[in-house]
Amino acid sequence: MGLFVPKLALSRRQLLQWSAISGVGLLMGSCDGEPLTTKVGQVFEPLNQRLQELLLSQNPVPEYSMKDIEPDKLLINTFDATPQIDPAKFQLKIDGEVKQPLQLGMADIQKLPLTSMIIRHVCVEGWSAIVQWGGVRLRDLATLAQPKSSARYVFFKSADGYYESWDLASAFHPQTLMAYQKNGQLLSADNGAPLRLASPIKLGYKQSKWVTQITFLNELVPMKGYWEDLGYEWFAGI
Ligand SMILES: Nc1nc2c(c(=O)[nH]1)N[C@H]1C(S)=C(S)[C@@H](COP(=O)(O)O)O[C@H]1N2
Ligand SMILES: [Mo]
Repeated sequence: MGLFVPKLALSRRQLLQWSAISGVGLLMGSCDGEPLTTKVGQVFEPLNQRLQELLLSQNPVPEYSMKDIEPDKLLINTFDATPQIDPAKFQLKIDGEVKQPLQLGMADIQKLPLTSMIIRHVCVEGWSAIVQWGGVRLRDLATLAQPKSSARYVFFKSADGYYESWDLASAFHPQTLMAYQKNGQLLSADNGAPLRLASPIKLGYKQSKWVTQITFLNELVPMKGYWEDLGYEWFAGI
């Protein structure tokens, strides 16, 4: 299997410190006693440079304030039925072009730094809603798995059969989250619990609910996305 479940023993402060050292939010566990700083320099140099270039071009999208939230405007939009997922048993798998394939439970994920944002969700079906999302930056989650420099795309598999693929720059945007909170509360099943994508830079159909697997790819596969494969645009930026 080769799957490795990291012990997220680092404190929140330590995680933030390591993120600052790497300059691009990279964080990782040391499994062989070698100091993390050494590893950051040796192993991650090529990816660091590429990510730094990516991040330089990434300006945060302006956010809204609490009073702007539109709780009734976010319509449930699901192509099939809401899957039943037991959050206690849920495991997110991260694999593909990574040095460290891994699986994380919700307890592990919730130990990572929490980011909150108030953004507009835009559905191509002609509605939008200002929503607060809380969760972990996909960038932070992904770097636990140590993406290889060959990683160019990210493929998201969902429990309802939905699937999506994103370019790496959009996936590592600071406001691209794997969210587990909506409007100050734990995410509901209909909105994608336990874990969904949320980002102000992509249309609603890119924002997969019930994500169970995140796979790094060096090229796009014929399955680009549920709606894309039916004719919708792939990049789908806002
Ligand atoms: N797994 C999954 N994710 C999905 C969808 C879906 O049908 N299945 N619909 C997408 C579309 S078109 C939109 S607009 C948003 C809607 O999110 P909401 O139901 O939480 O409002 O989820 C997106 N993510
Ligand atoms: Mo949508």
